Amino acid sequence: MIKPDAVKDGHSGAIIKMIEEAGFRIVALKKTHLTAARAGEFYAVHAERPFYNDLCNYMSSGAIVPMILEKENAVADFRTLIGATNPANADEGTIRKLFAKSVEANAIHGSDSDENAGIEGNFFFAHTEQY
Ligand code: DGI
Repeated sequence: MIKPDAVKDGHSGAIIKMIEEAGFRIVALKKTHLTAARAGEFYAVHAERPFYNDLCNYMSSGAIVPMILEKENAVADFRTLIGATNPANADEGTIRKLFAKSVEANAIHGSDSDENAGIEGNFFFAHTEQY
């Protein structure tokens, strides 16, 4: 999911290009937005963290571009492509190093397991939208 800062700054196209050039197939893609409540649902695992409210407000502050991506070893390879959560720690050439502004406005989200990728894909897309 491309996050509000990166969409607002006009980086969606560059990010999608990097994703495709890294060998991911786009199964589903759209531009949409989250209410704070729905952002809270998406990030429910972080509900007890001190940054949760800020995160929900940030994630509902503008348009987002969720995608379902497919590749061998997709979860690990995508984490490598996006870089560390805090862009200060992200490797050169990663999406977060190039486009993230802060640990919160960090340009992009990637699922942390195959199981969560399935759950998160179904959060945004109907089965008929997943080819
Ligand atoms: O999987 P990641 O997005 O790399 O990281 P995560 O699942 O640990 O955290 C989810 C999001 O929550 C992350 O992309 C940005 C936000 N976040 C994580 N740690 C902090 C944070 N936001 C703030 N403000 N401070 C944090 O320490």
